[in-house]
Amino acid sequence: MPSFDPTPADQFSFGLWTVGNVGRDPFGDPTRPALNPDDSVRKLGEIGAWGVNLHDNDLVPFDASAGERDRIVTSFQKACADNGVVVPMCTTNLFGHPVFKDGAYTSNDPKVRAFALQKTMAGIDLAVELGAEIYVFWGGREGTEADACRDPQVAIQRMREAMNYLTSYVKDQGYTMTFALEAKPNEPRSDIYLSTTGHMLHFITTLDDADMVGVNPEVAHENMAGLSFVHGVAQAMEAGKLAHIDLNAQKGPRYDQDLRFGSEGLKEAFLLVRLLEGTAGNARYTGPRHFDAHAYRTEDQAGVWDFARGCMRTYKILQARAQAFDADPEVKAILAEQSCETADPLLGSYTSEKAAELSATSFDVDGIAKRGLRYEHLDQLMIEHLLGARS
Ligand code: GCO
Ligand code: MN
Ligand code: MN
Repeated sequence: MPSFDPTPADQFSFGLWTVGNVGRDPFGDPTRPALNPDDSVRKLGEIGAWGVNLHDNDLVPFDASAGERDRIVTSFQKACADNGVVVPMCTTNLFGHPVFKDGAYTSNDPKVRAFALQKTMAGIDLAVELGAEIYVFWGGREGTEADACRDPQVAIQRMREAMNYLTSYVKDQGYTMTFALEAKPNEPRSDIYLSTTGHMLHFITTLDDADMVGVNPEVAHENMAGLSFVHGVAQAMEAGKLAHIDLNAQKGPRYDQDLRFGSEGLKEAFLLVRLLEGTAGNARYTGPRHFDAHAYRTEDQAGVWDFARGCMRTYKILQARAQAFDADPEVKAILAEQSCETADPLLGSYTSEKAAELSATSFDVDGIAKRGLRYEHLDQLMIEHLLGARS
C-alpha cells in the first residue's frame, strides 16, 4: 500500500483563511480560536503542505500601521523559510469591510472603485514581497440584490477597466504575475457578475493583457450553479487558462460549503483528478493544487489538521485510482473501440472539394445508430476502481 504522504512535488497549498477558519457561520459564533499566521505555517509544514496562500488582511490587519505591517511580514517570511513553506498565491479581501457592501471594482461610487484599486495594488506588492506569482480575484461583493441599481453591462465594463488598470500596474512595476479570476454565482450577493468559469473565460478575451490573465475555478462554485466542474476546468485547460484551482467539495446546489476535498461528489472528484493529472493521456496541469475548504464547525484544532491531511490524502488516493483506471486493459479496450481515432477523409479542414464529396456521400445511419457504446460497462469499471474492487 503506498503511503499517500504529501511531497513538495504535489504542490498542495492551503489558504490562511482555510486552516484558520474559526467555524463562524451566519447563525453561530466561532467554535475554535483564531490561529496566528506564523503558527499556521509551522503546522502546514509539519503535515507536509507545500504552500500557503493569503488575502492581504489574513496576514496584515486592515488598519495596521506601516511599521506593524513590516514587522508582521518579516516574521511571516521567517516562519515560511523555517518551515519550508512557499507562498504561491495571494489575493485581496475586497468583501469584508463595509465600504465594499455594494461592490469594489463595480461599485457605483468612484471613490470605492479607486480605494479597491489602491488596496489591490498594495496587495500585489505584498504578494511580490512574499514571492507569489499568482494573484487571485474573487469578487464576492461584485453583484446585486436590487438589480436596477446599475446596468449590468456597466458592471462588466468597470470590471474590465479594473483588470486593465491592474495588469498595467504589474507591467509598470516589472513584476512577474498571473491573474486568476474566480467565478461564483451567488453568496454573499444574491447574484454575482461573471458567475461561472465560462463567463470568466470569455471576459478574459476582452482584456488588454489577456495573456496575463487566467481563471481560478472552484469545485463548490460551479456545483452551486448546477454545472459540471470537470467540463469547466477542461475548457480552461484547453484554452491554456487554468492559472490556479480551488479544490473542495459541495453537496448539491446550496450555499457555498467549502467542504474537505473529495468528501462529497466522489465521482466528480475522481474525474477531476484524472483530468488534472493527465492519466488519460491529456497534458497535466502543472500549477498549485490549492484546497479552498475548511473543517466542519464541529471540529477543534486537532480536527482542523485532520481535515487538512484528509484533503491531501484523498487527492493522492484519487490520483492512484485514476492511474489504475487508465492502465486497466478493459478500460483501454473500450476507449480504443469507441474513440474511432482513425482520421475520416471526409472530416478535417474545409475545402470546397471535400464539402462537395461530403454532400454526395450516403450514410448507413441506421447501422451506425444500432451500435451499443458500452458506456454502462465503462462507468461500472470506474466505480469499481473508485471503490477499490479493481486494482
Ligand atoms: C468562497 C471563495 C473564497 C475565495 C477566496 C479568495 O469560498 O466563496 O472561494 O474562498 O476563494 O476568498 O479570494
Ligand atoms: Mn475559492
Ligand atoms: Mn467557496
